[in-house]
Amino acid sequence: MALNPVIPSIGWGVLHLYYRVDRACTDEPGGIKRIVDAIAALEADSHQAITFSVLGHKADLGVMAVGPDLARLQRFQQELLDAPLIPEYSYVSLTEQSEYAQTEDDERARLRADEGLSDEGEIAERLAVWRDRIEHYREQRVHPRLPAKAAMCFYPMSKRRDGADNWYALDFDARKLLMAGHARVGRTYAGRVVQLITGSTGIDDWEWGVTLFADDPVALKEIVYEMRFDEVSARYGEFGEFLTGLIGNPESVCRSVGIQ
Ligand code: 76R
Repeated sequence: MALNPVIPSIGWGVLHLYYRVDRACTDEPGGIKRIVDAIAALEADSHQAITFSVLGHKADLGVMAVGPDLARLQRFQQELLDAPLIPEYSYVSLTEQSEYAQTEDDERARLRADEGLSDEGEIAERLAVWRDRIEHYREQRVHPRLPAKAAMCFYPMSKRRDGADNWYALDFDARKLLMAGHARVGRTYAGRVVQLITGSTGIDDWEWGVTLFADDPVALKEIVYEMRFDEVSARYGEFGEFLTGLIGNPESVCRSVGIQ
């Protein structure tokens, strides 16, 4: 029996699922079909899933599924258990809009201060371009289209709450200023890294899931390295396990891990 739909009022559900291949069953054909069919049915119901082969022995196969209905995601998770897969790790989160998102006033102030603009007409023109870009960017954050990149990494993280380094004891303006520095570093990776930050406070063991996509694995390493020097990560970031995978269509990923 399927559960009734559970639709979050903001954003989509996100499941990161990691499996080991059940070697006792890999001789039986039909494993690929079960996985491919489960993904096709999920996508037909307006959700998305990407599959990846995991590098290293933390898992064999990974699936990231996103979409509006948590009950549909649960059904998908259940269907995958009919394939020769043994669950190894999972992470549950929701897409979200950040409370530190740049506002139009922030951008107006930045155009004046950083770019030295003073002509109101020119500022209005630049703001119109900014509005277009930001609207698309915000939509992608809350209703993401999972990108067709070659590699991805996932890790959970939290903000520290420890003595003098307590993120949650800072006032909003201080946090917003720090996050603006973080975003400045992030923007230098535009085009090289697609990031999806999904919220999991109260839902899973850490506060966010970080999923990074890139064609060049070096970009994954560089962005995480460079962010370690930024105060938001250096002083306030705490990190869980990192899992890295190579993205491919479900059939080739299944074959690459020995499912038939
Ligand atoms: O509003 C926006 O989305 C743009 C500004 C922005 C916010 C608010 C932004 C930009 N991030 C935001 C929030 Mn981010 N981000 C991470 C990591 O490994 C590490 O050290 C950190 C993991 C990466 C790699 C990354 C990349 N970001 C957040 C939050 C929520 C914080 C909160 O609410 O307290 C977390 C946990 C987080 C972590 N970030 C960017 C990037 C990149 C590449 C950008 C630039 C995006 C762009 O403008 O194109």
